[in-house]
Amino acid sequence: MGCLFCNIVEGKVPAKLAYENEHVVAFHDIRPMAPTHVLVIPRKHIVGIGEATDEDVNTLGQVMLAGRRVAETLKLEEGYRLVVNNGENAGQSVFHLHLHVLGGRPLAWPPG
Ligand code: D5M
Repeated sequence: MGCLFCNIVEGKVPAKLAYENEHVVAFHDIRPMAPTHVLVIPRKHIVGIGEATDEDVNTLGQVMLAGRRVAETLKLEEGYRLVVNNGENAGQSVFHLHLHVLGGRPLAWPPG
């Protein structure tokens, strides 16, 4: 079966794309936690931020900038949140690094 998000990158699993470039793919989350909830993932398989290395600096920057771009394209001008869950206590459930882009409603702080 392999990695679910690698399969989305490769077009083997369908997803509703929001943005893509040579470094990243962004698609709408299947279990949205806000009116807009998009995931930005690197095309490269990185398990999580805890496993990223210095070699991934550019990729990580591309993920962040793509998150901003998605927020701008989807008109989240009233505010949005970029979230990376890492590990069990944070609720990471897919072990291919992903940046959540959440917006479209007021977001509580601190998160649960
Ligand atoms: O977030 C993993 C997120 O991935 C979670 O919000 C559901 C989402 N997800 C899982 N499978 C899919 C598919 N097939 N398409 C779109 N979104 C998906 P985490 O931070 O690991 O908890």
